[in-house]
Amino acid sequence: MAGSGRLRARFALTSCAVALALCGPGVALARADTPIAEPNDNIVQAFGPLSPGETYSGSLDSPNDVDRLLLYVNGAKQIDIAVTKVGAGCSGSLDAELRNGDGGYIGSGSPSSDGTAHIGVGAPGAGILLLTLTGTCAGNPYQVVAGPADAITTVPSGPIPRPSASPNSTAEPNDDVAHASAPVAAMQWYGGEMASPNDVDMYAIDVNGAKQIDVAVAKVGAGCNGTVDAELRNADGGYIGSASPSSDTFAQIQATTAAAGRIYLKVSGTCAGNAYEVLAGPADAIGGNTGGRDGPSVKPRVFGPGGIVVSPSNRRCLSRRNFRIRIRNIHGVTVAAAAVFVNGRRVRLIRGRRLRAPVDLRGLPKGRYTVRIRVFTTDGRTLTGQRKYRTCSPRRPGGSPPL
Ligand SMILES: [Ca+2]
Ligand SMILES: [Ca+2]
Repeated sequence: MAGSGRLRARFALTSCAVALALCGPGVALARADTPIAEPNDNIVQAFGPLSPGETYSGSLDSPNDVDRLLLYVNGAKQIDIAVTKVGAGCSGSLDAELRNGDGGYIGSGSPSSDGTAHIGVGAPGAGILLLTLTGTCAGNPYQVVAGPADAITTVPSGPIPRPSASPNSTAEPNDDVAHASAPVAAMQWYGGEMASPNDVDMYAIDVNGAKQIDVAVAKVGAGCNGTVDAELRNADGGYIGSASPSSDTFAQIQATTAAAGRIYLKVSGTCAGNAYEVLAGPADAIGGNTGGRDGPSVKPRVFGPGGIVVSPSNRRCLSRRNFRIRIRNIHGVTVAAAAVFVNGRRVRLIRGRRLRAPVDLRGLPKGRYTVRIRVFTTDGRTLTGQRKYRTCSPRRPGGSPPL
């Protein structure tokens, strides 16, 4: 009988250990911790967003395990992240580091066994925070509590959404402007991988006006080295900006565009096997009306204001029958070659920093002359245009009606 009493007592103790809620000394134990699920090692797997005030429990399960937790902060607020190392575990401490989504260091702590480290800092502004927990051995349990409730939110905040575990996919070949991935939709993550050391991935981005743009590039996982390189350029090759995000952070290229048009994001690296994601925003700047229809399907203007050809107006007759036209790159058009004809006769082009064509109407009878131009672009298009000029004698300046 005494034996069965001991058994009952042992059973009661065991159920007490299992059901902390019923037997624990305080109210704090009434609510079970929320387990931190694996996989959570990289930026797209990050566990979260964490709710303020809630206790999350996890464990560093192997010497190489990384636990990444995602939080949203809703402004430039003071925050407190409490990290507790639970029990003796496999080593005397573990490391916790808090960074912005873009990799900017915010704070860190290294709690000892059964101790709590507080990362109490001012967050720089609304957006994503990533808390990374690491150790050096297999088996270190921990708990995390983030607050306060007026700063930590589960509602997405900041200009850049969290990198996606299932981004839009892109296909090779996409190594140059002519093969760039179709224009990206605003505020959506697109995923790719640097498949070889020489791989280049090119993305077309249509900006719909003179706008502030924000292009984010995330490096997903440790990959084959620490960074990928991203560069944003105009269609004519003009540099806009660049960034090199480190593993499991995103970097932003912020710029103001001069006008509507297509720009290109080039992602490159130096080794085989770096996964990344790209996103273009904000929503009111990307896609939609790019000053016509979409990118190359828009016929760029050849003559006239903003056109490829810079030439005298034909609204008045030309008393000087000797002039020069220039052929220039415009937004979305890079000129590879051109041919200029006056009344069907080909004019010799002068190469320099820009293509120029001297048009000499001297010695020709008075009348109307057609200047016709064919432009071949670097992305394989042929653009044509023509303009009629009228010659006249200086005795009747401005006497002719506009053509
Ligand atoms: Ca992990
Ligand atoms: Ca490629």
